[in-house]
Amino acid sequence: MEQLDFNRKLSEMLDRIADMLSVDERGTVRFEVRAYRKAALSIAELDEDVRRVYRDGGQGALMEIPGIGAGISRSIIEYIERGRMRKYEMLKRRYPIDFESLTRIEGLGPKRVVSLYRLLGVKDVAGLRAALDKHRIRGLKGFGERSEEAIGRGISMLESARGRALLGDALPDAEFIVDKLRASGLAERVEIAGSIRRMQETIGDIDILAASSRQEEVMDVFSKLDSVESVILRGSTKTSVRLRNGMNCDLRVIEPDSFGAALQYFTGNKYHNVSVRKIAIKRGYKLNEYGLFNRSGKDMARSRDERWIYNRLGMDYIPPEMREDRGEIGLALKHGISDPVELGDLRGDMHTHTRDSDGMNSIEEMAEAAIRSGLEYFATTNHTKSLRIANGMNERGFAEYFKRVDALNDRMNGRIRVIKGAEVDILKDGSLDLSRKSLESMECVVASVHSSFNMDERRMTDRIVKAMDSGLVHILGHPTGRLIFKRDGYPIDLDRIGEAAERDGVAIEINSFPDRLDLCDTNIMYISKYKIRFAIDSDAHSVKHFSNLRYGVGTARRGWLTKDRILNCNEIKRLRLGR
Ligand code: DGT
Ligand code: CA
Ligand code: CA
Ligand code: ZN
Repeated sequence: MEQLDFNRKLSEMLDRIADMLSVDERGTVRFEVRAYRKAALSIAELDEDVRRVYRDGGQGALMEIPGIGAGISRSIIEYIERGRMRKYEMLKRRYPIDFESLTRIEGLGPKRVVSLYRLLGVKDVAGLRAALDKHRIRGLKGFGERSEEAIGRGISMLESARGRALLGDALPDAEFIVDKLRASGLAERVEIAGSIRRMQETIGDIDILAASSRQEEVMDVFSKLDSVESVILRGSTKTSVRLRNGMNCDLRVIEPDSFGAALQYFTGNKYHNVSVRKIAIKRGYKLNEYGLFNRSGKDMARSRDERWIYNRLGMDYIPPEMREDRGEIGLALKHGISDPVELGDLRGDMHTHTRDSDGMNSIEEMAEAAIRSGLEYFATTNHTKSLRIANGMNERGFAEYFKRVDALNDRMNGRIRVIKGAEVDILKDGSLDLSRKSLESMECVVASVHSSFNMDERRMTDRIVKAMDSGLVHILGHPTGRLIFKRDGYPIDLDRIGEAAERDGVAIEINSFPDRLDLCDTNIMYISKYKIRFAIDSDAHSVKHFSNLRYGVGTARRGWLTKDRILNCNEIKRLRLGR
């Protein structure tokens, strides 16, 4: 994590430069903005410390990183060698604005942020809040009462995020710490607990458990990790630290004989635990974080194993993702828990992008990455023409692109199969953004809403159902359009969507992108009463994003889905992408 902090910081600077440049309307600058954005993304995804790339290979090696040209490579070198970047500083003098926070508000792009600065002197979120409270925004050119309300909602969303992180940000950092603790050789077992283990979409803090009798030594290793910024509380059984990524992390060190009981206790959630403890009491036991005890208080568990505890209480083992007190305990008592889908059950991915629309990589690179992820097939589904910011493709573009996909499939010779498709826009009136003929030529059509979000529930549902009823759609993409911490989904009637999906044989997507996870767990549980299938998709925009599939799988598990409900758990012959 540490060595990549430099990449993160550099990537953020390049992004800010793009923000500030994007205020300039000239065509030549627009080109530059795109170049900086691409470079920012590319640096963020680099596995190696960019300083090392430069040290080992000079400017030439930097320019081999996709998206880094001569000009940007010079800025990067300047930053590596002198810790500063003139271009950034010059722009920052012109715009002393907290772009990073302000542009996180839905509906506020860099241009609008700059107009707010020029017209009202707004520099940060606090200033924006003040201007909003005085109703100074609705009168501005280009803003109205409606955007004032939208900005208000955006600020509230941002505030609700305070102190929480996306699972997709927290889990890799937690795994990094777990790896270090395991590598110390001081602990028999080290596991992630809490909301991360339950794969909850947002995370308050990281909880890690270690089984060891060498408590002080384990705590020493933990407190001195590079990723630790400061120690908040140091004890012999629990240490809490603040990480450089801004999150808090609790480590608990437990005697190996209690590890299963502790893992059960600290995985939670609280309501699940309360219900399990009541069952223990009813059966004459006592359950706490140290073990399962009988009435005489003797440790009867040697509770090393979590599964043993559930079974001893007369219950099926309950996977962590299901421990939300949503009926799983009653089911476990009746021995009705079915194994939820696992990452290894996925054979394909039905929704990915390439650089032919707004992705980072070529179809060849995506195919190699899919193979590395263990997939047997994936659908390439670029955006369609009306989505201009994503460089959407038209009918002719797809026809030409598919010739290249055919050729690639020939070359691949069965190592992977690339399925030809599109992520077609569902337009405002529910029609689709490509001709019938073009869509009929495709093997996998994902249909999604990307525009005109401000519709009431009835009209939005009509719009989506009309698209599903077209007979041209295989999968409904990110069904509610929500972006976690950024915007609520548009309102839809899940019953009507479920009925349409059943009637039309359309699969419902579980989008694995960490800020989407759409449908979410509770909506999955609700809609799964219909006879429908789900597609767990990466929506990959780069080769790195196939690794997000685990978040979609986690969400599906939280929605209690078994693999027979998942379209892309089938081998390709059995996909039955019927029309
Ligand atoms: P978070 O951190 O807000 O995303 O959610 P959790 O679930 O990770 O919550 P956290 O970190 O406060 O505690 C981890 C687990 O420890 C929690 O899921 C259940 C258990 N736990 C913590 N405090 C209590 C408590 O007061 N009572 C009970 N029954 N369990 C607790
Ligand atoms: Ca936690
Ligand atoms: Ca905690
Ligand atoms: Zn989309």
